[in-house]
Parts: sequence; structure tokens; C-alpha cells
Amino acid sequence: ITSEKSAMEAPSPPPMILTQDELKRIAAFKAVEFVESGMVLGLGTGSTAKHAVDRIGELLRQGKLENIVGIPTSKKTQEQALSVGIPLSDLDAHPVIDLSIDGADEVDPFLNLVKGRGGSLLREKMIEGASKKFVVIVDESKMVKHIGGSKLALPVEIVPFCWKFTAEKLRKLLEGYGCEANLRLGEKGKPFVTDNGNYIVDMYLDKDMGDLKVVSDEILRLPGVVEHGMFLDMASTVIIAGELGVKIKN
Ligand code: ABF
Repeated sequence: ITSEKSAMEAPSPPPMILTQDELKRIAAFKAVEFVESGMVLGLGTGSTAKHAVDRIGELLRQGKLENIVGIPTSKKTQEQALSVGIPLSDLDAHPVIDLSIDGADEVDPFLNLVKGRGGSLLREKMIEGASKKFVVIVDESKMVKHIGGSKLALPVEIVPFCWKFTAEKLRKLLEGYGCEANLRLGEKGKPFVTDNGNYIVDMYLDKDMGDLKVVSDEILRLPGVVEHGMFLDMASTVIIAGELGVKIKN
């Protein structure tokens, strides 16, 4: 009776289930293993990249990294990086970046990305495009078969001047993919304004886009469009954290 009782009182521990934020942190810490002293680093934006920035700051404070220069992809990351003690600079002073680490909203099997649901796509594309190595960090929920057709937003940064005109041009351009184009709203229902003073139109598509490169070029040709959130052929490595461990794709 006694042994039966104690067996009931000490059930075996439940399987450990990691939260999405823990998975993001695991991917971020893995990416920071690529960082070496003396590097110029592109610092991403978002809840996944935030863990990488914290970790770089921690390693600097512990003296395990030195002579790092960070190039932040947003004002928010700039503030965070300064608060954890990462010395900062910009693309004018450092036109070639050794390594950038950033999150993504969607990743396809060819490592094409959708980014910009956090609103920082323009600076991210400039900085990550100037990087010798661009490491993307995601939890497994971000992996998709085709980017852009998931009914989640494909963000496009546009100038505020006559934004309805540009949004309508975008909608028409992507009409064949069942497109809706919505101006992103921020606080108090006012247009969301990017760090560059622009607006964002979120494109919601019903169908997969055909040739992504062709669609990308067509979007960029529209006057009024500044940049879009498709990052094609830019990622060198994607680190994916999931319940069963970490996968690295090159
Ligand atoms: C940035 O953060 C963006 O390009 C992308 O939109 C977003 C991903 O956010 P999170 O890491 O919070 O999921 O990198």
C-alpha cells in the first residue's frame, strides 16, 4: 500500500514543451555562435532578433567578445543595443557588414523570406543586403511551402504622398493572386509610420505568387513604392528552432 501511494504521489514529469519565445531564444543564441571579435554586425529587429542583441551585449560584458560594431536595423534595436552596451555605427561608415542576424515572418524551402510585419523592412533590406553573411533566426512556425500566399501580410513600404493611389496600383498589380491591400494602422487608428517616415501597405494574397523575382521587380517599378518585404536569395543560413531541436539550412 505504501509503495503504491508513493508512486501515485510522484508521477513522472510531463514532457517539456518549449514556448515560442524559448524557441526564438534558442535560434538566436545559436546564431550568435557565428559572431567573432572584431566583426561589424547587422542587428535585426523583432522578438527573435532581440534575444540575439541581448546575447551579444552579454558576451561583450563578459569579455568573451570584443571590438564589435553594431549596425541597427531600426530605432528600436538602436535603443536596445545601446542599453546592452553594443557600440553602434551605420552603413555610411561601414558599407560592408561581416554578419547580420535577424528574424523573418516566413521562410520557404529555398530560403526566400517575407519580412517587415515588424515594420522595419527597408533598413533591414539595406543592411542585410550589404552583409557578407546573413543568418536568419526563426522558430519552426515560420516555415512555409510558398512565401506570400499564406493569407498573412506581404508588407510594402510606400511614400505617404497620395498613398491611396499607390495602394490601388499595388492591389491591381497583384489582383490575379486574389489580393487585398490594406494600409497598416498604428496607434489611435492613425497610419503606422516607419522609421523612415513612410507608410506600409499590407498585401493579403489568396494564391501563391508565380515567379517571385518577376513580381518583386513589378512591385518595385511602381512609383510611390519604396521597398517590399520579399527577401529573395538574401539569406545565407536559416536557423530553425523546433520542439525536436535546431536545424540549420544553408
Ligand atoms: C523582423 O521581425 C521582421 O522583418 C519580421 O517582420 C519580424 C519577425 O518578428 P519576430 O521575430 O518578432 O517574430 O525581423
